[in-house]
Amino acid sequence: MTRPDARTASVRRATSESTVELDLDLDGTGRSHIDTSVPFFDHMLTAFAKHSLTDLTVRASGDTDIDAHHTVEDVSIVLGQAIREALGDKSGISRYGDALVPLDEALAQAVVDISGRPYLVHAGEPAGFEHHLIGGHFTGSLVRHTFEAIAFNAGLTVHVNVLAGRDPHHIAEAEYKAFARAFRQAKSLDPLVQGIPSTKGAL
Ligand SMILES: [Mn+2]
Repeated sequence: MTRPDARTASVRRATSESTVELDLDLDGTGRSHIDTSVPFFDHMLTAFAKHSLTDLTVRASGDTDIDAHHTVEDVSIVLGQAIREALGDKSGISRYGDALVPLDEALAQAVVDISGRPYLVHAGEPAGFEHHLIGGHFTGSLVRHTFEAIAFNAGLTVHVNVLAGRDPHHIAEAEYKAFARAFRQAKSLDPLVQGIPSTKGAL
């Protein structure tokens, strides 16, 4: 049964490049069923769900015979759209979140403001990271691209800084986990917040 105030969304998107079906519950426990046909991205979305306490189901297919790019981009767009829809009018949320997450030698910082104003500031990946093929199929440049798509479609201000790291898999994973932890805090319901946490009265 659907909760009356459920912060959930289901988004379907089909183009000539991909088909994406995504269901999300912001007040979940981090359970996920992810099959985007891009294995490393499945690994990252599973980590995002787990560490943001978002229940997430994603089924996607696309022209990965050309490149994983379109499918990864389109799943990220749909994830952003679903987040925006599930947040509703943003009453009672903490709004801001920040996190510092290590993965062995890698260290990433993320700050999220559920602002309604899309903005991404992304820095610190080591030179050449964007050209690395993680797992042989996931281009390092896609990490920033996914944060752009999520931030712009969800209406989030997102800062991600890589503070340390050598292994591309570790760096990418630390970035997604830091984003997840910051988002978890920002979307959380704060019992002290009355209504929408903005002096403008809208986010
Ligand atoms: Mn890993």
